[in-house]
Amino acid sequence: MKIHAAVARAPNIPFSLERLDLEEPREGEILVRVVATGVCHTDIVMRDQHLPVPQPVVLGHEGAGIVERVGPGVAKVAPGDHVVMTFNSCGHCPSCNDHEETYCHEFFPRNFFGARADGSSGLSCQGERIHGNIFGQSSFASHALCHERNVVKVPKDADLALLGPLACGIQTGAGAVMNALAVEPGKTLAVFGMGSVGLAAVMAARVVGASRIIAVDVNETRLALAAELGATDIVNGKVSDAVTAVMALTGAGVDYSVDASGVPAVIDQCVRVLAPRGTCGIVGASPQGATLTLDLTHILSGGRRVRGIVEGDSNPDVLIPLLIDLHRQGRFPFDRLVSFYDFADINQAVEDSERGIVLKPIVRQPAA
Ligand code: CXF
Ligand code: ZN
Repeated sequence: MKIHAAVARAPNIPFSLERLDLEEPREGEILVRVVATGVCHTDIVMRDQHLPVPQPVVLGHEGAGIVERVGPGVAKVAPGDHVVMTFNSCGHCPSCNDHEETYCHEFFPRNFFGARADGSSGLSCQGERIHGNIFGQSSFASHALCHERNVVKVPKDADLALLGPLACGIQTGAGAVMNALAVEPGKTLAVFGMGSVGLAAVMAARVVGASRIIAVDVNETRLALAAELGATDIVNGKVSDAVTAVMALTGAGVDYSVDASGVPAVIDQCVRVLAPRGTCGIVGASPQGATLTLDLTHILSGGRRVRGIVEGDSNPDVLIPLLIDLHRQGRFPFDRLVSFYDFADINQAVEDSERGIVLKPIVRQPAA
């Protein structure tokens, strides 16, 4: 079928909006008419080849839409179902066998290689190969092929255009707090980096009943938003030393810290604010090859831990409906982070995101 899509043809230049050919769904695949797709920082990283993805390629991995057709063997969803598309996984490695799909041994091939597991791509342009299947979807497009393993059914009475970011950025921050760190009521937490991931962590910390939620950033507007969304304290790292400020607020330090910045110097601070037995979760991707130096006495003596967290350790079939429900109750107002753009303005959405003008752009397809 003919579709339209945003194609990344070279690094550091805008996407080109093109008419492409999309194959029919194969066994286990689902054809989704895309309603809207969130723009994640990782899309920009892929476009600019900091994470080398073969080009030309259709990116987009926070897709929301309506199932149009299903391939042979698909039982999880049916035409007409409302869905979001999340990360993909293999289903047969040791992590997938343990239901820890965010640590799938094939996470990179399944999400970043720009092809199906058999090497084929469902996308082409007048015979030219266009890479697809990014995060098992490539949803910067009017239509996308996804898989039973990465499709999540969502309620029909929820605002579908809003839901895409739950499938990556928002579940990354919320899942870090709710699943990976499993922050208990009354515990203290510091979150570094108030982008959409960090703000989702702040909102989730309020949901789970953390007693102290300290938001750290260098942008006053974002810190003010963090305070509205649940931060009990805000620290501007430009105005004061973040470690000194968090220690002054807590005495011994925090039980949990989350880095959503990906900046090694900030991650260093994120570790140093831990109380004895505290855990730091690193959720923000750093430049490839970036390293961190740890004060080993500080780590060992207090039994402190530092761990990486991918996609919030989420089981998306469980967490995404839960977040939709919390949103409905007014307890997880992630709509406050979102700015809508027409799909035709996707390059403006990317530029505004890079310039920090918006937190979480969503590009909407024209009404069907
Ligand atoms: C990614 C970031 C890079 C590591 C794997 C998960 N998250 C999606 O945007
Ligand atoms: Zn993402």
